[in-house]
Amino acid sequence: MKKIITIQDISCIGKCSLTVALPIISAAGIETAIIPTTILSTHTGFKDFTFRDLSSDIPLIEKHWLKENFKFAAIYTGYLGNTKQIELVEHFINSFKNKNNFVLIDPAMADNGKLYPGFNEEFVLKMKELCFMGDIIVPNLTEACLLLGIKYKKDFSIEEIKVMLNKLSEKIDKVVITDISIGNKIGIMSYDGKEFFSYFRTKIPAKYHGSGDVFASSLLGCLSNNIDLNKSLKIAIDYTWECIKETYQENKNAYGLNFETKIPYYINRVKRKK
Ligand code: PXL
Repeated sequence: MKKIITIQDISCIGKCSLTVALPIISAAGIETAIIPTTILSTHTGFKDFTFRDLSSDIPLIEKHWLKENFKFAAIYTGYLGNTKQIELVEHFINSFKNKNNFVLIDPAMADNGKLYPGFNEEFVLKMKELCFMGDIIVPNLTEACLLLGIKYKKDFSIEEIKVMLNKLSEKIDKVVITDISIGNKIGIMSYDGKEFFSYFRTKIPAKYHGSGDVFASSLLGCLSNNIDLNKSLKIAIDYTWECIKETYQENKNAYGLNFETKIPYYINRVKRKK
């Protein structure tokens, strides 16, 4: 059985990061090892959340796993709480990256043109350094702007996004920018050094925390099943879109996606590999 490792926080309530990655990647039939980097009472969309930094455990876990000679088919990182954690994750990747696995970095640090609480310019630079260790990165449009040092706006043209993808792919094999709005459509555009790919669905007029995590986790589940990148992107977008639709119909103001009831849909798509 394939095993991947995902390194991100546990938001005890909030439906993001590990509480999303574990069930979704497991549903794809992939053993999901975890390193929780921080325990928060909720995601940072709530006020007064608690924040327990588990950084000091990361090198100890790494050392133990090296001794056990564990191998991972993929390394997937998401939200990291501070620059120290990014450094520790870089060290972990250097220890466990090999020629048979791949590294997926979701530089989860911002949305809607704004950094998440607690992050600053120094954090962005460090996250950029981590992205350069990735084989594939999946920033949303805000994060892509931060990585490139350009001003965020909602309505970049397709041509402008292609320039951004080109620039990011100078240092990274595969780049996927999410949360791109074109008219009444929303979706992703990607570049693998050879071809651009895009996939859009009709926009649902709501945004939910953790949508990027549902997307990245379902993408990783597909890629780990040897589904090619473009098909994986389609499945991940369709699944995320189904979750957003379900959530919107149920509670427009939900704090996270209803990703659970659509898991059978996702499994079905993974099984069909399309
Ligand atoms: O979904 C990204 C994410 C992950 N973890 C925490 C967050 C967020 C987004 O806000 O706050 C703690």
